[in-house]
Amino acid sequence: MTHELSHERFETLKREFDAIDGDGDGFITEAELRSHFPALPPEAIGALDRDADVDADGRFSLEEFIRLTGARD
Ligand SMILES: [Ca+2]
Ligand SMILES: [Ca+2]
Repeated sequence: MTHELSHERFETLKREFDAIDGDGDGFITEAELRSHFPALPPEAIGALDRDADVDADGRFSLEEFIRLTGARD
């Protein structure tokens, strides 16, 4: 289920996702998040995990990433 998102916005988020997804496996792990945002405190990453990891598999899919970041418009 995706909420309304412009194509342009989707492409932007997808590029952002791919940039963070260092090994390109289609999922963002906590380690990838940390290496992409070295300044991010562990608490922030922990909060991200709880809020955004909808299926609780310990990593972010593109859908979860878009739900998290795309909802902030
Ligand atoms: Ca990855
Ligand atoms: Ca997940």
